Amino acid sequence: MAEIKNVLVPDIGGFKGVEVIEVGVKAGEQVSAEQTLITLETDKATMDVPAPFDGVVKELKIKVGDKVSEGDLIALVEASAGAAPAASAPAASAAPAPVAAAPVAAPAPAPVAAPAPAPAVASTGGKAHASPSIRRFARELGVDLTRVQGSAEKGRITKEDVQNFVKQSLAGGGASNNGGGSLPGLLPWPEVDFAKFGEIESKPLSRIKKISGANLHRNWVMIPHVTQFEEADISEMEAFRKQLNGEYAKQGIKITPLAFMLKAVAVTLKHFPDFNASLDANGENLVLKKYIHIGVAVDTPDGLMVPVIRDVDQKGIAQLAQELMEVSARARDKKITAADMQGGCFTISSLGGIGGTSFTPIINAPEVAILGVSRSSMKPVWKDGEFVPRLMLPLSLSYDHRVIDGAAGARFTTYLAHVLADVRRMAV
Ligand code: CAO
Repeated sequence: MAEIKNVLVPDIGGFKGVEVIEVGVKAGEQVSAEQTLITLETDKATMDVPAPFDGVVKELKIKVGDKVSEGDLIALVEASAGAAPAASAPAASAAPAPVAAAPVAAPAPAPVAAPAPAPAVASTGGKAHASPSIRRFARELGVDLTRVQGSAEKGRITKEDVQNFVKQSLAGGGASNNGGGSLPGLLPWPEVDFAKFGEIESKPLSRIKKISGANLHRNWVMIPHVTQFEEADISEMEAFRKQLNGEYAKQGIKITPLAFMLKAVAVTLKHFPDFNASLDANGENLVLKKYIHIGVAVDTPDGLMVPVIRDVDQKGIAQLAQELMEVSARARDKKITAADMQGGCFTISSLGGIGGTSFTPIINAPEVAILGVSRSSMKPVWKDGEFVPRLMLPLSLSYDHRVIDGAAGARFTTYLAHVLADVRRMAV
């Protein structure tokens, strides 16, 4: 037959007359060992008192506001058949002998204001008034309790308050920012009345900007980016490019450094297959692609578009140059279709025609790397005991650090720089 046992206030570090600030169970409720029965608060600390075994609460002998000391009766609990005592509690003894349950924080209760081992975005210290179990719950969800409004007595935060805060955040309320959606634990987006400081004009974002912005935001937040910088000596490549440009001008083909970049990247991807890959949806496998399709970021008046050039490894420089001209013209004329932008394995973002020395491009998920190309310039390079003027091209490779190690990132850019320095390697 099931026994009814007295559950008593355990050793609470010698404190007397400690206030009950929360009763976590009701009469008739099934409880499991370690589940919080009540929460006590001294002026220095709060502590949860867990159930010592599985069972059903028959009668509660305590209510919020009561002052208790070690040995006071909390509840009568009918132990479930074969119920094992909680790991942290002494074994339950038969009724009517008292059964003591050890507090989770015993023997040294943690002070409420002590910094909690919180995730990076959460800070559950400060003045928030909440029990340890609620603090733990908030920490698990990454919620900053100082931003949660407590609905219980004296502004104490309950589990429902934390749940409501999370629901509100996910719905875009409360902690929302201008980008729509929000991350729990971040400060709200600043709302500034700009007109107070001078004349303003409001201009809606284009459809492309809104779509690419949402993608960039997700990729920036979800992918651990590292950017590796390198410089390639393209002096010889440039001479060859100018020669080719002269030859192809009559056919209306303009060969920019980007056509060479496409070819050099394709050769490098063949050498480093992990860069020509994507993580699968559950993040457990790397999907290696046997084709080499490369996206090219094109700046259009309405925003950024990334059409994909297919089978780059199988095409020559002149053909790549022609395709580049064709897709960038179509992108600027708004004639690019969704299909034109699908299937890319890697992206090149070239700002070389504009300027700059380096930048940190954002990876185009689910790809694992992107190459930023900046403007080449003549630089003195130390060679055979003297400085010689060489045309140097700055490269910035951002990669997904979940997939690519730093050493592999540096090997990739070094290899790419070698290929660009000696274009004969493109044929190898
Ligand atoms: N260094 C020096 N000069 C360069 C260069 C480089 N790395 N890259 C291009 N140039 C030169 C070209 O040779 C060309 O010179 P001329 O006019 O004297 O012949 C000039 O700059 C303009 O080139 P371009 O921009 O028209 O052509 P491209 O093939 O280099 O680039 C395209 C095509 C579509 C990629 C480009 O026009 C573009 O839109 N770039 C912006 C991409 C972008 O916005 N990226 C940021 C995305 S956010 O991550």
